[in-house]
Amino acid sequence: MSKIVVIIPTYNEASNISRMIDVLVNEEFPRIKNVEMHLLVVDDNSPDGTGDIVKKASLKHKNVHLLSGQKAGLGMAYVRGMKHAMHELKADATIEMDADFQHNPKYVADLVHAYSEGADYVIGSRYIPGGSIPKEWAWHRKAVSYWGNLFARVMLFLPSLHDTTTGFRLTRVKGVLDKIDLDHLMELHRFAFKVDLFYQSVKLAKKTVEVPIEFGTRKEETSKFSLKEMVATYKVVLLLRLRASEKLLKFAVVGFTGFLINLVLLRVFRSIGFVEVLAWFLSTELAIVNNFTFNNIWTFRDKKISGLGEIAKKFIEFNITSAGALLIQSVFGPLGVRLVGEKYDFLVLGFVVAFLVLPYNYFMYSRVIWRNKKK
Ligand SMILES: Nc1nc2c(ncn2[C@@H]2O[C@H](COP(=O)(O)OP(=O)(O)OP(=O)(O)O)[C@@H](O)[C@H]2O)c(=O)[nH]1
Ligand SMILES: [Mg+2]
Repeated sequence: MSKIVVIIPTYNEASNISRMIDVLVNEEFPRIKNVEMHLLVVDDNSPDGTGDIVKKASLKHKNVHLLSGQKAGLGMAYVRGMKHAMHELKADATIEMDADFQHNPKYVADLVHAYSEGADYVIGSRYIPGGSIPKEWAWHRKAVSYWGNLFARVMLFLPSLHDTTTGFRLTRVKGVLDKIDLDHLMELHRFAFKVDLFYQSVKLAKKTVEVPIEFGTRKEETSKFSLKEMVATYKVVLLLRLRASEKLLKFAVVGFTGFLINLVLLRVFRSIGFVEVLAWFLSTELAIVNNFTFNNIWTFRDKKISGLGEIAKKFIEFNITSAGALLIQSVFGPLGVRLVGEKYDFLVLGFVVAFLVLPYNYFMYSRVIWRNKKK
């Protein structure tokens, strides 16, 4: 039977937490069949006694747990909770949720249902039919939420996902949460860390599903929403974009050095009297060695190939890939020249390289040669 841990971070939630525990443990968890549901409250020694309330409940219910610690921001609280859920409670999945009833506990069952149907990552989405943001919100808060979300979707190339900043989500541990370096998420002291966690989870999950949620208004206390949080969220999105583009840029730089090496060595070999075919062959092969080496230790260093046998095997694959590029150029080059005339051969070459060879190479490198190791 799967074990799912709902993680609720709290700071001064005494007025909400006892009702939340009651609703989850006595109403919602019993509705969920064939899954062992647990609640883990991560409290940062709230001065209002939230921790004591949870402590009492944990003595009464064996599936309620309290994790206390120093206040170090929302992200840090989640990281502590996730580690505890994975390593101590041996969770198969975790759910992130707020204590203040903005996340209606009735949706926990929907998230779990999607997980049971095979999803690795389930997003409680406010921006799909059936979901909503509070009607009571002032127009500017609605606008900030809507635009921030749209900005993240566009910048992170995630058109099929509609809510990138939601705080209500389920994550499978195996293959997703256990692959994320939780200690080094960005902006761990703010809400913005959720976007980093979101992006990494989406990239790791084989199947991501959105389920609609109606996001409520805060029942107690005042809102902590601030300009700083907003700026931090935009910053995280931009940094994620840069990080994702970094590989493409490095790949281009390595490709260009390969081209230069090819050209220079061709002339050097010619000048020292090598026959033409040998000069071409050697200079091309050395450029391939260059590209393979630098892509391995730089562009794709996070998936670096090591060990003699593995390197030899991948180097042969790399040569075959390069031969494929040669083939593409030899087929589409002449074809293009026939179409537009020899005068424009440079245009044909540029077009074939930019739109066929580069995408082909990048695809082969990232999906075949330096693909993620099997999970
Ligand atoms: N442990 C811990 N929990 C926190 C911290 N900051 C916020 N929380 C909890 O995180 C959840 C979400 O925080 P909220 O303050 O409701 O943030 P919000 O929903 O974005 O904004 P509001 O409109 O103010 O409700 C709540 O359960 C809080 O108690 C923190 O520093 N440590
Ligand atoms: Mg809230």
